[in-house]
Amino acid sequence: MTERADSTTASAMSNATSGSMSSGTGDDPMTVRLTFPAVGDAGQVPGVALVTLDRPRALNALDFATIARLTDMLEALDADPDCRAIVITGAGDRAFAAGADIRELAVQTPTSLSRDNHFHRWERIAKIRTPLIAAVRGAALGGGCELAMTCDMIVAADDATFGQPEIRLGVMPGAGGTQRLTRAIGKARAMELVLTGRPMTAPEAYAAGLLTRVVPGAQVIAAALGLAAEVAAMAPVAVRAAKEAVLHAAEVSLSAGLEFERRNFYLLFDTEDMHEGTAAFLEKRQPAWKGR
Ligand code: CO8
Repeated sequence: MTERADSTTASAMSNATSGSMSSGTGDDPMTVRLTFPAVGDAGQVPGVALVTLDRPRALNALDFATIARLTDMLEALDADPDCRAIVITGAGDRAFAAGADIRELAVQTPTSLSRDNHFHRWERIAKIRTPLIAAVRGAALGGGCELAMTCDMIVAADDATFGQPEIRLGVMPGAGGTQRLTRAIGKARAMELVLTGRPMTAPEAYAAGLLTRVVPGAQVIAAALGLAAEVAAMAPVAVRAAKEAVLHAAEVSLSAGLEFERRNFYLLFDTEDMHEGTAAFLEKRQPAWKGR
């Protein structure tokens, strides 16, 4: 299961399975674990990877080393043609991630932040072409909420909480919170959450449009893996092209977005999978995707 050793995922695998290194505090073990293929209730989930943030003593807070490892792991998975969807979750039921590691943040200066530029990794995560699904139990706050929002879909436990509490620390969101939250739920509600730090419950976040699905806590991983499996069963080139086009909607004008969509649509008619998908429909059989 986890120990597959092909060339594209070898580094992610070795990082993930041996996964332990010092955190910013020096005494707190840090891991990001990878299971690929993921294992669900009914066994292995083909094409789906499960990435687990695992720093239970700090509620899976994202120190810089964790973010570096997560980014490297996601990029390795993204380069693996066998990986069709990735679920990111937090170990345990208390937190997806309780934000950036406040102990580590507390000693930063403008110079250290700018020199080390750890935040650029967020852009690298946003560039992952494989669909990303956040499976959230407990707190997704600050950088944890920003990580979930950088994913393409969020499946949440009914007792999960989402928010940007940075203002309560005397700072503000720094990894996309002001932008992605506003685009997801609108200015009026985002402004309140960013300026007061109040967390949202999962039902509130779902009603506001932030979440894809809300399920009982014990079912979060299964629901996220099920959703990922559905995506992983689709034609891979079309999935990436469609994800790219949906993300474009947040970046460009309607006319530019429509133009982009149309171009991707036309390009897909050059894929074997397009011919297979249409033929399978007409022949009343399941398609067998080739990923090209
Ligand atoms: N960083 C470091 N440690 C944390 C963090 C954190 N973000 N959150 C919790 N912990 C630690 C606590 O210090 C505590 O450790 P200890 O047992 O050693 O005292 C342990 O986790 C358990 O926490 P609590 O006792 O507080 O648990 P509760 O169940 O009472 O409360 C909460 C859970 C509500 C999640 C609470 O822990 C909390 O409010 N945490 C902080 C949330 C927060 O403010 N997050 C924003 C951080 S700033 C940020 O994310 C900026 C992002 C910028 C981008 C990042 C790019 C790298």
